[in-house]
Amino acid sequence: MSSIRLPFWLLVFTAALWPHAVNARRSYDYGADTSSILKRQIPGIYPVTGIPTGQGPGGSVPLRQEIRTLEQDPTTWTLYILALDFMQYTNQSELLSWYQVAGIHGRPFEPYDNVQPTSGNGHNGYCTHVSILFPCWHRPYLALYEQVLYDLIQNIASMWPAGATRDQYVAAAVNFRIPYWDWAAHPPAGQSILPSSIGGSPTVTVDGPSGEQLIANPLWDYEFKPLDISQGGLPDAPFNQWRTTMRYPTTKDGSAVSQNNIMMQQLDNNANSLRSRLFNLFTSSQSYSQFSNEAWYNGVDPSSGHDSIESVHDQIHGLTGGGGHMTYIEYSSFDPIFFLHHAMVDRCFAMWQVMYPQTYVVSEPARYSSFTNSAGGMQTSSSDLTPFYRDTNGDFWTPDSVRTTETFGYAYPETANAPGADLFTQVVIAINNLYGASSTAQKRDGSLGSSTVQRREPGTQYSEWIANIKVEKYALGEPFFINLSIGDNFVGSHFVFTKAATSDCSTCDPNQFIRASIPITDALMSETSCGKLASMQPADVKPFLASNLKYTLTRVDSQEVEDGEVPSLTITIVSANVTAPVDECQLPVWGEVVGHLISKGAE
Ligand SMILES: *[C@@H]1O[C@H](CO)[C@@H](O)[C@H](O)[C@H]1NC(C)=O
Ligand SMILES: *[C@@H]1O[C@H](CO)[C@@H](O)[C@H](O)[C@H]1NC(C)=O
Ligand SMILES: *[C@@H]1O[C@H](CO)[C@@H](O)[C@H](O)[C@H]1NC(C)=O
Ligand SMILES: [Cu+2]
Repeated sequence: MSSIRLPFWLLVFTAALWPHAVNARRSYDYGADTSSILKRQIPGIYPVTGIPTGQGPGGSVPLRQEIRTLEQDPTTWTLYILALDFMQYTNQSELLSWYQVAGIHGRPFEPYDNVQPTSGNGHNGYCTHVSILFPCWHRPYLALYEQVLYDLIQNIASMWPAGATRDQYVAAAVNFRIPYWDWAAHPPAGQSILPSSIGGSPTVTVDGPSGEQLIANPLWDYEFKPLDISQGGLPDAPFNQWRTTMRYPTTKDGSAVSQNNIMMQQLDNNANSLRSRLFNLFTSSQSYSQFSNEAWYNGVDPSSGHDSIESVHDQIHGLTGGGGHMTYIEYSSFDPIFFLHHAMVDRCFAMWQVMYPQTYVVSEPARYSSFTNSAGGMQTSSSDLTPFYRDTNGDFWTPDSVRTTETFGYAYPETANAPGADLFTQVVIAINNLYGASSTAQKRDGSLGSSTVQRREPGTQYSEWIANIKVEKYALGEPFFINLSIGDNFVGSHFVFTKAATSDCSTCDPNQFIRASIPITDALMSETSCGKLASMQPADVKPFLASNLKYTLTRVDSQEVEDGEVPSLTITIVSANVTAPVDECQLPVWGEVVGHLISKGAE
């Protein structure tokens, strides 16, 4: 467990010369005509079927692995990189090209597979945000993406010359499932939360059917081919300037390059906060309505958790975008990191479903319009998840029909349903070990949790402190960060994820509130250890926070927002006595959540 393993990327990736513009980008040359691959053979409906082949451990369906784990399997990794490359270089007019599949989510606001917009909604993507459908809609979306890569991989594996090597690739191909990127677990010792395969180099050497070649790294960015700046493409600045997807772009013109090194720092700065946030979400959020999406509505029950998987997901969009594509709802999915991130979101959903199997979609009105839904229209467990066809009759997937991942032929390591498996315990152990702070938790590198050990002894009570945020999503008509600090120490932040200011948001309800939480327990613990705070009890913490907790609002371009510009913002400090689990098979038990301080205004 604790031995140091040479990371596989050292063997695969060329020396990192970033930030560095990529001239002479190239795709893998198979030395053969591959133009018929990914062309849809039969016109008509293209259903999302899931993948019927392969076998996972102990007879479960095949697993979506964490990206660093997948990388340890050079055969499957090579197929994955080649398939991404192929999809990205497929003509943008093809239904199964990167451009078209990514384009379902937001821009270019064109019908996919001929699924037309409903009246007045043509200036939206299909994706459903701040919606009871949020985790459900993204499930068949990822299944479509996975299916396209899977089909490509079967073709690619068969291109090796006949023999043992080809047999090995063909055998690996049937088990292929897309990886997820765990942005919350401790990374391997000495490494960043951001895997080098994603942000380490703009090029990659891949040993494919025609030998070793240096190609553009398909996890680094996507190059538009060509960049369509017409009304039916990406007409608004700066997206009409950027020929590739951007992360922390240096400029807003065509000379921009990505700064993955800044993205890495930002993710690492926020890693502890994300980990606690996910742990709190998993252990305290018990109702699907509250877990699934960030909408604030009358009747939100603070004792069932104030955060949501969508809110946590928003923070990753902010941290990976830095003003580039991931920062904006309607451009984000072109960046290859989008699908790695959303596979993680789907995994969190699947793990949460194992713990709380009884609760699911209830009818709620849509808060915002999408390509086929109007704001205010009812969304239910039998709503169509457009444009994802279930069969060639024209039926769509619905929340009821996407409730388990096995429907699409995959599971995650924690949800692998082998005969005899105790799924609940399997998931709880993973949550404690990967995201928990109790002393039973082991980090991924095998070491025990360090500074956190003393205060969360098994079976004892500790005080969990949280800042609950309530704010209008379109308060600024553009995305922004809400940051908390104690004195000069950064405590955590939340990113309010919106469309770009240039987008038509005439139907975006400016008064729709969203929810999010920032854990502050760790920050308070540090204050007690250096003597500035006497105890974690409310009698000490309340006056301490009243004079030391500050918040700032920052726009994506780092400009600070003046106090008073977001009058809808409320930050409520709450605490609960939590009993740490006695062992890794139990969840912590949350006591009553008590409110203490409100930043301003009133709930
Ligand atoms: C993509 O296909 C379209 C339609 O067949 C064709 O007009 C266009 O030239 C192709 N684009 C590229 C870059 O090959
Ligand atoms: C707020 O946090 C975000 C994300 O961590 C960061 O990019 C931004 O610079 C911070 N703003 C301030 C004023 O510190
Ligand atoms: C936790 O328990 C203590 C003592 O039983 C009590 O004083 C406090 O108000 C409780 N609530 C917490 C964290 O905040
Ligand atoms: Cu997203």
